[in-house]
Amino acid sequence: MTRRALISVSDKAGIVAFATRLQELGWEIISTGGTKTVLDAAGVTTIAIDDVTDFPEMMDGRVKTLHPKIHGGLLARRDLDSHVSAMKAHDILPIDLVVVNLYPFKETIVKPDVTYADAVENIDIGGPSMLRSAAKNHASVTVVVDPADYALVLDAFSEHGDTSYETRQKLAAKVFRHTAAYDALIAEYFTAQVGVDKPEKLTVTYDLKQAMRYGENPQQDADFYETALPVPYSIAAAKQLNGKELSFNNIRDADAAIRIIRDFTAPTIVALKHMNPCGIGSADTIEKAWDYAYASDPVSIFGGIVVSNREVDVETAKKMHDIFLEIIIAPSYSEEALAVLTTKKKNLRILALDFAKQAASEEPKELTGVLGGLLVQNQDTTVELRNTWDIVTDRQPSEKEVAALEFAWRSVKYVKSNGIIITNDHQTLGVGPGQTNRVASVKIAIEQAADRLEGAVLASDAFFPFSDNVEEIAKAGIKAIIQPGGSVRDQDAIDEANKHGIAMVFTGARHFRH
Ligand code: 93A
Repeated sequence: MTRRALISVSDKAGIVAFATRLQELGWEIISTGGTKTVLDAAGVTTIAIDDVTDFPEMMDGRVKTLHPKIHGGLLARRDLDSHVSAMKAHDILPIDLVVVNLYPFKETIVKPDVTYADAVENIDIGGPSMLRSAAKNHASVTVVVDPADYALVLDAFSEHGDTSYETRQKLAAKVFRHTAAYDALIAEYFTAQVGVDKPEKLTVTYDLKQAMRYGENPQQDADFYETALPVPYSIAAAKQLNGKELSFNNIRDADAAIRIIRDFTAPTIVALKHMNPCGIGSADTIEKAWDYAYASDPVSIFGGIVVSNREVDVETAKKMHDIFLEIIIAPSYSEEALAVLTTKKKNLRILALDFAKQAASEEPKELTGVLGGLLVQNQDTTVELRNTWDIVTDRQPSEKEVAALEFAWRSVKYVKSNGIIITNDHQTLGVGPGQTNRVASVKIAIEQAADRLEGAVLASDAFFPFSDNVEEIAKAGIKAIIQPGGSVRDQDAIDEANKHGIAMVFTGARHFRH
């Protein structure tokens, strides 16, 4: 019996060559309106869907393939007498191959001027139904949703007369992934339209962006998936201009670094190592900002990740080129700067990222995996500035100290908890990240800032549980502290600060980062 294929595709790339070859192999081809027009024009003989269903395509194409003559032909088990006789009784012929790709829902909703009506009209109903019917019946039916699989299917038909069961099973699995993701995106769009705050199902879809050589360590396999709906300011959106492929750790570190720099508007450089900032510098020019960030900690920046929020000019590039860096990210690079940076550094990863899109990147939720679940939260995007502070000590901070406290408060947000940072008004001087008690973080930060403590201030990402922290800070000669407050022993910390003439500010908000 002549085998029959049904072809109904929105993305018509490659379809003429595919159908031509299929016809040469003796297949009959049924097809829907637009697809038929394209195939007919190319000289492929096709049967109109209307001639199979005995119904016209109607309602602007909303109903064209939703018919028992189609779904019966797809779903009937060829090995069951009752199914075969049902086909006979209702004049249904089997369909052995389905080639369908769907209405471009994603491409439609990402258009800036998309209307609600456009989005609704681009929800494909008949296509996913056929894909699912065919995939369910993969015991007998071959189903192709991805034009990349045309060649594989044609090879199987021409070399072996049919696809293998294993191939059909794999193609069916791909279809179920595809329709699930398609529906998830529709769900995401509608959830956003109606503003459901805490949906009882999370339906975020991700597309494979990069298969990696390994994960956090070489013994871990890893891949990078990007959100189906692109986030324009994100490591996924960055354009690589030079260097080796980004690694798992590169991507996490780069992500952390580009989040930090969102809180700085002046020309700023953030240098980062192992998820912690190791140098932040702000100045009137990006070159000066580099000087400050570098001087923050000339040791840790080695092998680090550097983000600049201004174009990298040639002078800055020369300084960057002098040391070993893993990644540089900036909105752009002058031609000369790029030439300098790439000289004899074919491995140096240089990325361009559009900083104009920063604000929108604060919207997506932050997802953290745990065994057996996923935690979802908003990003920590607030920075409490001077007009909201509570000055809790006898001594008020000077104007210069206030500027430094603001810089410190912006900077401490992305230091791993327990996080302590010591800064002046334009650069970090000591970072104490990730200790299991806060006083240990204080000591590390002080040790690193040593000899540069004149006029320096200290920020703590969460309150001081005991006054011992303030004691240590006083010993180092630091004269201003910023912290959230909120401990039952706040008064002890305040008394200790007053004892040493330290000015202390409570922000009322903590910034844990784990
Ligand atoms: O509007 S639909 O949901 N109703 C249908 O019955 C139907 N059948 C196929 N969309 C339907 N399709 C889709 O039409 C296919 O998934 C494919 O994307 C598109 C191909 O239409 P045409 O051949 O007219 O270009």
